[in-house]
Amino acid sequence: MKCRRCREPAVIELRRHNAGFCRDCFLHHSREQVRKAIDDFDMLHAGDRVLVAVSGGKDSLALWDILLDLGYAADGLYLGLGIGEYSEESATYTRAFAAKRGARLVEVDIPGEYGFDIPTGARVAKRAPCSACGLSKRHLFNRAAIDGGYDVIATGHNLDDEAAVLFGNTLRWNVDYLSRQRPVLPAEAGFVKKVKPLVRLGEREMAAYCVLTGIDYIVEECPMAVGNKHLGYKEALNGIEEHSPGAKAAFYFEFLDKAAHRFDAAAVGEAEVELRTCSSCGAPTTGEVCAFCKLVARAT
Ligand code: Q46
Ligand code: ZN
Repeated sequence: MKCRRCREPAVIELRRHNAGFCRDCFLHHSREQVRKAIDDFDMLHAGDRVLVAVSGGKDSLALWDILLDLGYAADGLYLGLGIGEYSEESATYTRAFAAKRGARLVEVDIPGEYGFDIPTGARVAKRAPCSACGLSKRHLFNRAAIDGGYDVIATGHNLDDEAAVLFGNTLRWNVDYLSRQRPVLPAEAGFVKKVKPLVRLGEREMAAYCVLTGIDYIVEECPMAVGNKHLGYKEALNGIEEHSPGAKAAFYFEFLDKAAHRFDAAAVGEAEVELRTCSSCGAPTTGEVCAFCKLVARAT
């Protein structure tokens, strides 16, 4: 198979695009997909200070790399979750990448700064680990972005991630989640804008990007992900994609185009929730104390 762009031998085939690419043209294609997502969804503007949430995995490191290549002022943010060896290793990969690219890395260590690790915190607070982890990430990403004066938080969710979440939310018709499933969440009172510039690239493309650019990343999944429903949804979608290349992208992008607006709070007749400030940390919340401060109080 030949590269679609330059006719040299291809190193990767992308059935969704019905094309093969050589190394250089594949890297060009990946950057162009990110540029297109940024333009189509109005994610970033020239001069924005971007904080990239990095985990040491392929997606977030590739995203950071591409944003730097595209000329964005992008710093990394690494959250130490205290998940044993997995956290230690992922921190090592993240720091090595930052050093190699000469990029600035902000680090927040949950055990060091808040006195608990995610597995223990989740157990004590009687929450699923990923639920305690997710709420901590949301809170701490936002806090770090505000404290550092960043305009936008970028996360490495790729097309496979977003299609799997959409699949799960559609299976259960979780309308409130469907209303928030966008590649851009605009800034609102107390919340920094959030964007997902990898939505046009799949998991396999991100792994190939890292291999072809020599980015070392942690290959093991987080041990807490075992039994995670999203892994099953991804497998199911991969099965469909196998027989019908492009189905995953159509499912996600046609949703954004034709259906997402139908789930807006106003469209489903929900009143806007009123936000107040957490009496303990000042973060926006619906109650007296925010979910993260409640978790800290129970876990320590
Ligand atoms: S890090 Fe955290 Fe994930 Fe691990 S505990 Fe769950 S949410 S699986 S992306
Ligand atoms: Zn709080």
